[in-house]
Amino acid sequence: SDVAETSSRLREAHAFDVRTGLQPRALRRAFADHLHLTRAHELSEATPYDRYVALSHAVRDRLVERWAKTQRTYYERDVKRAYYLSAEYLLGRALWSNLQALGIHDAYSSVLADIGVDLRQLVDVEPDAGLGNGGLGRLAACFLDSAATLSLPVTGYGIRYEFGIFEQVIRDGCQVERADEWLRFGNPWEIERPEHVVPVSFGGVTERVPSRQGGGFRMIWRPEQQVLGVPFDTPIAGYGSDTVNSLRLWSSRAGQDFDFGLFNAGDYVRAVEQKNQTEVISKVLYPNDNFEAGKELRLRQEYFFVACSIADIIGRFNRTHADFRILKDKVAIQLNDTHPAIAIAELMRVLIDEHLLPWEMAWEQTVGAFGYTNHTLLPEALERWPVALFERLLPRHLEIIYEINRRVLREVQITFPYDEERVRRMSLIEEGPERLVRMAHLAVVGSHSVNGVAKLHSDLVRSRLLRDFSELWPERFNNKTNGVTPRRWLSACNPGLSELITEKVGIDWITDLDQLRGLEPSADDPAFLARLAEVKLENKWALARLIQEELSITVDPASIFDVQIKRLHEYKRQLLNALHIVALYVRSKQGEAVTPRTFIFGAKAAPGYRMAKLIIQFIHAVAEVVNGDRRQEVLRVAFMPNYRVSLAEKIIPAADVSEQISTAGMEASGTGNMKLAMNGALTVGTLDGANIEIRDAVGPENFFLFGLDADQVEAKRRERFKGITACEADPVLREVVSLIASGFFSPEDRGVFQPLLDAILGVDPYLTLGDFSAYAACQRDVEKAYADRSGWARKAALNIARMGTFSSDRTIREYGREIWGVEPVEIEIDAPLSLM
Ligand code: NBG
Repeated sequence: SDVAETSSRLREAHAFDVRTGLQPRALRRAFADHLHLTRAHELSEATPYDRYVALSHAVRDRLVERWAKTQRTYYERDVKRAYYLSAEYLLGRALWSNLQALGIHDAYSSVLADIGVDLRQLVDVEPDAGLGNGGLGRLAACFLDSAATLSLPVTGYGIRYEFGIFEQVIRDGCQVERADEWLRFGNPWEIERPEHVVPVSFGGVTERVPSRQGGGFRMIWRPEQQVLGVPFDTPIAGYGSDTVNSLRLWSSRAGQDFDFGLFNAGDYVRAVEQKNQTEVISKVLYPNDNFEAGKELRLRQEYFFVACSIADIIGRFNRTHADFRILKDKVAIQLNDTHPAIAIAELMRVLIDEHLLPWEMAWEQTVGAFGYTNHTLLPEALERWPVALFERLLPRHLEIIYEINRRVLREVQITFPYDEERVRRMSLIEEGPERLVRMAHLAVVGSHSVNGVAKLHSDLVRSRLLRDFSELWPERFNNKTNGVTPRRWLSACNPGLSELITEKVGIDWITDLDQLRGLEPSADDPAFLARLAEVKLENKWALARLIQEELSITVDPASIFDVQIKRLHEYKRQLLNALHIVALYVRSKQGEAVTPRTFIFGAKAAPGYRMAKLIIQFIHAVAEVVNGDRRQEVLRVAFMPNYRVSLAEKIIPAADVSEQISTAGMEASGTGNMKLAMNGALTVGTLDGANIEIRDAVGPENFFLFGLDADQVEAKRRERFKGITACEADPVLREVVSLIASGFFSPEDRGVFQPLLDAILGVDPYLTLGDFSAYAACQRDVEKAYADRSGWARKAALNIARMGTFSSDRTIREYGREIWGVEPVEIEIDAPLSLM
């Protein structure tokens, strides 16, 4: 029979898998069983989605035992644990990375191929888990991967948004948003745990009640509203380790099905409506990157997931410990930006109000437990909540914040007497027409560690943003340069390059990225460089096919693939890139020789960010002119819609040039810059964020530097630099600007792009025009360097070889040792698996 034949072929094809203890037969069986039993389908009638779900369940089954064992081991050994609190996790797809973590990706590839199923195709069916906006959320995802791979006891906490980052579609060259219904067909990776539900309160008043111990009074919270937090757990599998950590995301649910008052009054529908109101909390991710809109629902989201997480953490601690004086020896809590900073007041509330600890004791544990990571200097991104809103939603927390403030400001007065200006600057409360709670100040005073995400950024946090605090507590301030997981961002996304690397240095680079150093000698080996170029070309062909399919644009893989992929923001200066494309177009029209180049963009704009949306429209307008001009063949522009993790995985391996061109001092770190360099793209970049460290690592001769540095930018800002000044000095720029102003790119509405020019010709806050000439000159150096094909390949090789330090394994090791005080925990799985 077919089955007998298939299985005998399988037996021949695959040996017993030593690490997993799995037979190919068992793999096939697990898949087939889930297809039959979970999806109720035969292979022949199963849709690709059925197959994806079936395989995901089969893979999840293999994780379950390790998962339980990991959690049990942490509990039994009573190890110190770290908790990562983040409003965002940009996980992307899980199937391939879990297959890879278990080491069964190759085995399953061939097992499935034998029954006519293409694993790569099936992997592509999974919707991205896009519970984040950009770098901050993706960093959290890389950190979870690294912590599990390093066997560190780390748990992630966040929000299970029903709708993640919106789906971007382009209509007539403009961005249109669609809801991201990522859970529409169910999510095979999560496990709901209704038994661990946590009640969360809002509103109401505080009340003075006699304190139980001794005389006096204490305050308690009499909330008005209650919501339930239901946890959904997702396994986070370590690569090649048996550690499986948890990501616990909270979903909101109504406290009681009905308001019984309304229900009894016969107003059934209103009762159910109110239920929906509470469930709205975890409904949607706010789609702003590096911007706080200050909406009440957002504050509700923040407190909601923080309260659930703190209750969970304290509950777990309290099951094994009665003495809260050792809390900070068992618990470390990292705040991913200020979004969860209310956790500091919440932990104080729980310790003081619920567990009746004295203030000093509670505060010592709180500061000892918390660490705060700052991710931005941009003023519009810093959270400041109206005191009035706080009072209405979280009255008890506001009281606690006032008391923290009183004590801290006293310390400031004692350390810096007669400096009331300093006291005013450092207050947790900003006085003014509207009084505001400064969340960054709360985060700093309540944490023993405050870190930035790249050297320059951490220096600027110390010297500018939080200078007063760094003078009071210099020992709290430190740097943790970001990193990215080499599992997803090299091994999984770039199999061709990975194979080449493994051939040269062995396979251990996947968990020890410094081993990429072993490639350095090969940078002088023409045979190696030829193969490197070949891999890049293959990757470019794959991307070219995708661009053809999705955009019907034909691009030449021999051209420079010049990539800028990141959120759309004025400070990231996609406009600078677009202006330069116009300059190249003008040059080529004037008969100058221009090196063939394909400009590839991916970027979502916040739905309410008009200038960002106009820049997207402008890029499309330029693309239409450039791509449609049959008299020039050298330039192509491809804006790939709906940029997301899974699309990044396809673009990055194909990039020759990585555009990292933010205004110096504004990009805290960047992490796309690391992914691209690791995959052999050469960076065109400013001295900003981690670019500086990347350049130091790969060597200045292998990096295209241009533009003003952070101090020069600051000086220009002070002198209110005008963009028009730059035009006066640069005839090319003048021509570019007048071409746009003439309506050349928008013949049907000549004025549409005028706001773009207005935003830079006057005061040019992002130095878009201030840096243009330097940028254009630098791009000429790129052309020259690209002409020397083996010279370019050598630079690419050296970039790859020297990027080891930008693994998030290095970053997480630093967090673990220097901030959290957590140690690796060996997980021993009782082989053989019960799932054989
Ligand atoms: C972002 C920065 C990036 C940085 C990531 C991760 C916010 C608030 N900040 O430069 O803009 O790489 O955080 O640290 O999203």
